[in-house]
Amino acid sequence: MSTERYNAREAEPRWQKIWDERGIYRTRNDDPRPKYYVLEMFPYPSGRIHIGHGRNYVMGDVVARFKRMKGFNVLHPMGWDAFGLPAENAAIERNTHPGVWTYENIATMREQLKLLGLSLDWSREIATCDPSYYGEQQRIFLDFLKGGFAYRRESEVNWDPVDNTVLANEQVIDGRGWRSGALVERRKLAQWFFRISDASEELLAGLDTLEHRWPDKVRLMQRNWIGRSEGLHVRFRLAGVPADLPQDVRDEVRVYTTRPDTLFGASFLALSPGHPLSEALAAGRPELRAFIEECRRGGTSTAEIETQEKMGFDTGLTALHPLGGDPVPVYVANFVLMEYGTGAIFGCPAHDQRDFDFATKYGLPITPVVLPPDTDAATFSVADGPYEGDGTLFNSRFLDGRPVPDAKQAVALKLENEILGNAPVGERAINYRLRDWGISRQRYWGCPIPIIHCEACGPVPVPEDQLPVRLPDDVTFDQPGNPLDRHPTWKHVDCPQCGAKARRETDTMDTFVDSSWYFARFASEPGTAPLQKAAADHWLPVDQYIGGIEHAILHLLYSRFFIRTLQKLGRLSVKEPFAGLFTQGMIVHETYKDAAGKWLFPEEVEKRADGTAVKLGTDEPVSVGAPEKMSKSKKNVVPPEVVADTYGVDAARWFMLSDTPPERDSEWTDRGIEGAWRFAQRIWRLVGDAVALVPADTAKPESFGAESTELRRATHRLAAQVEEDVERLRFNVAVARVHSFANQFGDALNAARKAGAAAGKGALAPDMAFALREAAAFLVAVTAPMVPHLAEECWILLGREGLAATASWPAVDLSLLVEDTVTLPIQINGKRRGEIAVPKDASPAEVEKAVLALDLIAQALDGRPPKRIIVVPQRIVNVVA
Ligand code: ANZ
Ligand code: ZN
Repeated sequence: MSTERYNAREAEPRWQKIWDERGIYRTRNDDPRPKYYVLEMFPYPSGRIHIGHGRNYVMGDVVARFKRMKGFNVLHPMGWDAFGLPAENAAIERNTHPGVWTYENIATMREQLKLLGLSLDWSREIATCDPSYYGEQQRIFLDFLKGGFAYRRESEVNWDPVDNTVLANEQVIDGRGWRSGALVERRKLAQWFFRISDASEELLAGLDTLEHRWPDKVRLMQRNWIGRSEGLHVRFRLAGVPADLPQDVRDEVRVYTTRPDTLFGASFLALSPGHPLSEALAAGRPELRAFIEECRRGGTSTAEIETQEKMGFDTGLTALHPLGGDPVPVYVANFVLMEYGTGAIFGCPAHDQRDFDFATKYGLPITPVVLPPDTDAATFSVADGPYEGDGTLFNSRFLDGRPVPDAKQAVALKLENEILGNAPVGERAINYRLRDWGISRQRYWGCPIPIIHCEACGPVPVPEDQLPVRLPDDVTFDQPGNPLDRHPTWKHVDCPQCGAKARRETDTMDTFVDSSWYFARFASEPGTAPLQKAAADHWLPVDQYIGGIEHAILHLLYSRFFIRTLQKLGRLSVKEPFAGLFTQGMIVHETYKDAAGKWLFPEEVEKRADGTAVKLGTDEPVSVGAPEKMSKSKKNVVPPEVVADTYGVDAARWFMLSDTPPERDSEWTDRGIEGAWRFAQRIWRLVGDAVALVPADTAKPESFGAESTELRRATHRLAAQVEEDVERLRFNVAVARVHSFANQFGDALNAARKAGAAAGKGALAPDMAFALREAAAFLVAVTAPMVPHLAEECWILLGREGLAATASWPAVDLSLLVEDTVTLPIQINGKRRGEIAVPKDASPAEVEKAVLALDLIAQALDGRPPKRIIVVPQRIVNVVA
């Protein structure tokens, strides 16, 4: 029995070096094996990783290693989402260049990831801030422009009036600039957009093709984000309009509604502050102009607009109800968005919360028109709030008594047939919430938009041979705003078309653009063109994509749009980038605070046996907070280095995969990681014990007794089940199966040892000897994807050739998986020669076939077919040679 401990600290770096030197994780595109592409969402190089970041990489790594064992040519690359605001903030704080900070972080984090023993092809590493990467992105931008998928228009940005700069949404905190504290305003600026809203319908339809391989939750979130709604455009005639208003806004207002059934409950019309009629009215009315300005204050994010207090301005105009002509007042209201529907609504306060709040504030009538099921019209009231549910119509003339869906149809039909001027009053319309993707950012650390603005020619694409447009290095961050904007030379260029003095576009692209195609870049071999059709077509779609649920909408939707657009442009062939998606849960950890309320790192805290905690080496009490997502700000992080040094990386990997389903949050505890460490030792001991009992691989005996068969059944079942578990990413279930197998294997080893001791040395029966060795080998192979370093050590113990990392997944003998088997003795010419395990319900023909497949029969018959086989079901097989 081996007593030596497995020394992870010594073994792990040694194996990582060997894997690295032999280049076994380097992937070639011309490898003939079937491809498998597994990818974890690439990290932002923010500084250092903690063990909480490791979970999705480890999960991806298990899949990558498993698929390699199953004979696939696996692509498992890594890169850096390297542009973005934090680098600029760090540059300001430390007075360095964003690139310096970024590449320093990349170097640190690369080493930390390597520490986790991930089987990554580092030769394909990319950073999005590398000119070769963003240069290709500029080419793609120009292709989008040419193809009509990109365009420029005025749009609102967050403006900091003190710092005189544009702010990103995340730089607006409670409506104020993050540095100046000034109240943020909205300003109009010409910006670049990608035409994603035109793709709404196909992006929706594409979600159906991802059923089963994408979480339902994510598909639902995308569906809601795209927000398809079916409704009606309704024209309201206006009365009392000043005669000097422009013709095109004077006669009527078109609203968009998804609840035409509530038309008889309309008590006002509301226009967006940006509506052409609002603008026209404001021209002669300073109070309205001031109101519109007031609405523009505050950030541009939808969340912000939606949570603002409702404000309205009574224009004094009236609109005439399209069915009956009753007059309703027309307001300008801050909660109506110009970018949705027609920028105008009719308000039905009894059945919509926003309209209710608005009507209550401005004293407008609230008339209920939908009666909830089983409610008495005489007593039903909406005084306490609107009723937004289903029901039957009342107070609605010809709609009375109809259920809501019916009433919607009836109103639509009626208004479609009502003609005003020479067009119908109502027209059915489909709307999408999804807006075009504004990609302009007034920032330095991003991909420059490859455009030159010329007075005479307008925006001109930078000619192909001048790409990439590189970011200049000589920039300073001592003033607010975008340093590209005040760069003395970079900005000033000649127009590529007419040669006149012109100015470079100083905006850079949203970093979501960088992450929308990086997985296609990985497909190209290192040192070759960044986006190659053949390579992308070979590798895409990503077979298994793994990342956080926080990317359920933007990143995944943008990537889907990007790939579809590239496909339309002929640059690649797939339509969906990610065939399979998995969103992992987070790792949480307790938080610690000292008496003064300062956060403490876990390693600064000592847990006492009585359950209390103190500051390490003192008696100072520490208050322990509930487990929360690991985060630097609360110090509840565990650095991978500490874990690697104490327990080893394999223990950490094992722990991250254990106990909790991978989609759920899992708590990091000392007890848990210790348990994982002990289990790694246990695997080591089991294998060591098996090798001590059976020092070398033995030939497979012709027959197996009941005990060895039982062990073999467990062994083969383990491989079959873990395979299925890993395929379905049920890592915790796989871990549990290994645990229970270890118990059974341990028992078998003990029994064998006892039997051996009783009978004297060398008495281990050949069938058991074989079964024990087989069990050890399977155990090592099956756990190799999860604890790869330990597997290599065990591989050596077992005396196997090559690396465990390049071994195959064990071949499962299916006959051993059959639950109800009988073992039938086999006689050849009346003499017992062996036995065979077959399903209890196997037909004589099946038994015959299985017997003929046995080596022992082939040998006994010298390869000739037998004269006769007589199967006595459940009893015996007689072979006549
Ligand atoms: C009357 C009504 C009555 C409405 C009622 C709702 C409930 P979805 O489903 O998201 O498409 N709306 C239309 N355009 C708008 C805009 N530009 N800004 C703000 N709100 C707008 O929402 C459609 C509903 O949102 C429309 O139906 C309209 O209000 C409002 F009991 O019309 B409804
Ligand atoms: Zn020009």
